[in-house]
Amino acid sequence: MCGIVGYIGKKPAFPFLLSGLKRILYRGYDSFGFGVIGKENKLNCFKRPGKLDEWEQKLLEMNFEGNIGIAHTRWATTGTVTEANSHPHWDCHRNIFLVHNGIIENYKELKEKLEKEGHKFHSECDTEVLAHLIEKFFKGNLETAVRNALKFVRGTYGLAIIARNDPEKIVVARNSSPILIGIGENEYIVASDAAAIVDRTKKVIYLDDGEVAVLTPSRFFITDINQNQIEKNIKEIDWDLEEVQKGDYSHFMIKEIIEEPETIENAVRGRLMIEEGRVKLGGLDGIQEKLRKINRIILVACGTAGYAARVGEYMLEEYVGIPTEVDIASEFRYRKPVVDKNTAAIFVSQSGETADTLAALKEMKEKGILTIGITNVVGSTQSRETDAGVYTRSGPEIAVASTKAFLGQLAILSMLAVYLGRQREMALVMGKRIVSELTKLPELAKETLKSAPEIEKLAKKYKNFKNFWFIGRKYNFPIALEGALKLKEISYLHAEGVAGGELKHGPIALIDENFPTVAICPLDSVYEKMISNIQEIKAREGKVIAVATQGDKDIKKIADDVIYIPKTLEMLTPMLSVIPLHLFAYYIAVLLGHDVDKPRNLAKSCTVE
Ligand code: UD2
Ligand code: GLU
Ligand code: MG
Repeated sequence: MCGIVGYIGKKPAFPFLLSGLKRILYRGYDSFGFGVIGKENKLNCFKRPGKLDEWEQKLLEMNFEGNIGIAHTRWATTGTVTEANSHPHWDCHRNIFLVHNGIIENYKELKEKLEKEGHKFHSECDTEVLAHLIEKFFKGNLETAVRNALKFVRGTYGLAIIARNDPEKIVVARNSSPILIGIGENEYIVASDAAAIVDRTKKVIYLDDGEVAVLTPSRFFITDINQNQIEKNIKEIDWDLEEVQKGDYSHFMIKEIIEEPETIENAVRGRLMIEEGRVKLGGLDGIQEKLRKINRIILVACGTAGYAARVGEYMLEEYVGIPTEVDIASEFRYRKPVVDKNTAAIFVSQSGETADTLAALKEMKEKGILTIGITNVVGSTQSRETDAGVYTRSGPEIAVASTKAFLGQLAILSMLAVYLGRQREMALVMGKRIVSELTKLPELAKETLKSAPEIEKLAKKYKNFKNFWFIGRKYNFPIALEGALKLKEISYLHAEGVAGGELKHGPIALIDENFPTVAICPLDSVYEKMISNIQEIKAREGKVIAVATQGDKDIKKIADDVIYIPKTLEMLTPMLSVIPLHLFAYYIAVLLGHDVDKPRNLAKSCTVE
């Protein structure tokens, strides 16, 4: 999820590693590490949790010798943020050293097997299993060992690997996690992100999935995992350093919105069992029997996570049949919650450090209730304090206004509905339908993003309005709340979300030609009701931007503007309908000249009450 840099050539490796890593810190990280092969093939290694700049002076004083090295910034997915869990990882004999981006899905099975064979592990990190697995196959040639080991690995990886006993090379491999090779004069720089190398060379080779590259100071070659030679073209990077500080993007927020499809994919990866119409949530294995007995669910969260929870309520009530309610953490902690031993409380927080949510969690633990976390940050307080939970694996989210993490939370909640539903009355066919639709969702989300240029045009058209309604019903009512919140947070315009049916109970009084409405009205069970609401607004001269399902031509006749999203199951629609709303808020804020990534008065994670 984070960063890799590697260097092999005639010059000292460390300055390349350090400057490369510094240019990709923008992606966010929780730990860093360096490994350089020095004199007599000794390996100099330094890794720590925390910020690189705090250690930079010490690192420079350490005077790392050697012309071959690897470096990493970690964003923990497996195992908490500790020195032992940071990269590089190594094997029993400190021969193989490697850095890894991604997640090894079958690391538990592999680890158990390797431990039985006598391998001694020193961390909880999934990555370590790769070092031992490569060790198992190592007979003097690193790339052969890597290829043989990777045949047993399931999961995602970008990898850079060195070995003291085969020291004149770096082996690089890729599966679903980017890695490229920068080609210099008698030197190669490996990186997970072009930003790390562009000031050194503009010539690159992008590895594709299933490819293994071998780099020596004088040459390189690429094969597949079965050692078939692969010819690759060298590409020219045509951008300059300033442009790539945030990758290709002008703000973190747009980068993170564009990562929304990938976020869904990471959340569901390895967790869907289509044939069985089930999901595998390893984090809930230990409380499986307890979950069978629960008859009430309370979801507790704040802000955007609270809106994900509200979508969750609709999902859980419809597909699990358990009475569910959502509470804002700051309210929940101070009111008298009525719970009994069969209630489960689910806490949703990106950071896992949201003070109000943690306080509510403490209250529930006091009452002896089963507590479950949906959390992005591994090892965060919420993940430690809950009885069990599920990580969203959304990767670091840097923009203060949350976007992709929301998609991760929705994906987990939809899988939770299948998990609990299948424990109860949900039929196999229904399980299959949801699970197979979830596999398609990342693609549909990508398709949704294609309307970005149209949304940018709409932002130009609407940016001078001062007030907006966002309306939706059922699954898309919380999305109306989220769309309004996002606009408020970064554009400082006044926006309110309201349930379509509530309009006539008050809000409609405000509607006139200066108060536009964003109406989320996909073709679902409440479509007609939404159309009636849109008509009520049009009758009062309100402008309407509709978010509608592809193929719905009628909507064009009543709405002023239409943004189309692909069709999916009603319960999953929020993961598509929210994307245009995130884009809309983003483009308006940019046009108004605001500091999109750091909006005034807001903090990324509210760790105080
Ligand atoms: C774990 C590994 C994953 C993969 C898989 C293989 C971790 C973090 N994940 O994923 O990388 O190798 O096993 O089977 O090591 N938890 C809480 N509260 C929270 C969130 C999580 O208690 O808010 C617990 C959860 O109950 C579990 C652990 O943290 O014990 C890991 O959760 P997960 O969702 O990553 O679990 P899983 O099995 O998918
Ligand atoms: N799964 C690995 C870990 O938890 C790699 C994380 C990353 O991509 O930064 O250390
Ligand atoms: Mg309810």
